[in-house]
Amino acid sequence: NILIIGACGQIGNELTLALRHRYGNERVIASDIREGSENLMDSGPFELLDATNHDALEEVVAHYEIDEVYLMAAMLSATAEKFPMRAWNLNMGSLFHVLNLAKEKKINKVFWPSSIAVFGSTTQKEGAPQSTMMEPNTVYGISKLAGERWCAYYYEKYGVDVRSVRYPGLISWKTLPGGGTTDYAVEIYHRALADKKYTCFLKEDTRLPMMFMDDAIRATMELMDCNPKNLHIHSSYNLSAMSLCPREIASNIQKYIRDFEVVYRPDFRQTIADSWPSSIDDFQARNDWGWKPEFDMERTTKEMLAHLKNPTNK
Ligand code: VAH
Repeated sequence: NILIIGACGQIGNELTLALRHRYGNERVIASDIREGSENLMDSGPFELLDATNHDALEEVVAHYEIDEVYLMAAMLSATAEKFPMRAWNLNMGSLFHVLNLAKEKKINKVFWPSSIAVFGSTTQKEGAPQSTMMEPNTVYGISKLAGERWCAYYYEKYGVDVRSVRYPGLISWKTLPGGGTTDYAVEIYHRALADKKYTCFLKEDTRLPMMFMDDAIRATMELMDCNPKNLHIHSSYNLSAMSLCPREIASNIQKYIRDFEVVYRPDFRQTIADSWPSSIDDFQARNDWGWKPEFDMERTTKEMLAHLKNPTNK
């Protein structure tokens, strides 16, 4: 059976629904520190679980005969700057608990998300390579870089089958993101529909790697399905789809909502965004498991406006 930790989060919610659709509701156990959307709660087993509580996690793994864990719980970049030690403890403590369960053969496969936040301002801005200079100066980026190194260590030393991708900023409509620097790319669609005005917390020309959630979920499942002998990266795979800035998204929305206005008021998140690359080279993912994105900005905007206007299955 499969356990999703952090199932109420922006990725966790959609990953849970996609895995339930694929493997059957009863085989995919959702867990989080708090209850989630009706769709999530009504479609299969749910456990309240603090990802930093080793014994509680071990109990859920044993009770539900879990053999695969998707660890999606983390404190994201903006919030982590406000609570550095809480972020470090959550992001790292939960990872060690899951890696050690795998080392003890209590589970046999792990997915753990990394992020483009592992790159820093000394990384090349365009086409950040799979293996390169990585000097993140955010708590979140430091925790993700350290986490990647531990994943590679547990693979090399203990043969743990842990797989990971460096997600770009994710654009989705089912679940709001929480505390990220790329959250503007979700908020902007909500505000465009709600009152045709948005105050963006990043400068209009802040270009960042972005991806529509359907692509991110598919990439995750493709990586987890892949024959392990094809996988050459055991830290975390670069993953790329689009490279967008607020001004581009705003003008794309204005094609559908003519009088939509955006004002730009950069805040502390601008410094975080400026430390990240504008685009990513994901050659290794394309080479190892045939990764190919399907959503560009046009298609993303159409999906977002259509679903946010008439939320079918929230
Ligand atoms: C954040 N959405 O903004 C996350 C992500 C690349 C950004 O890691 O913190």
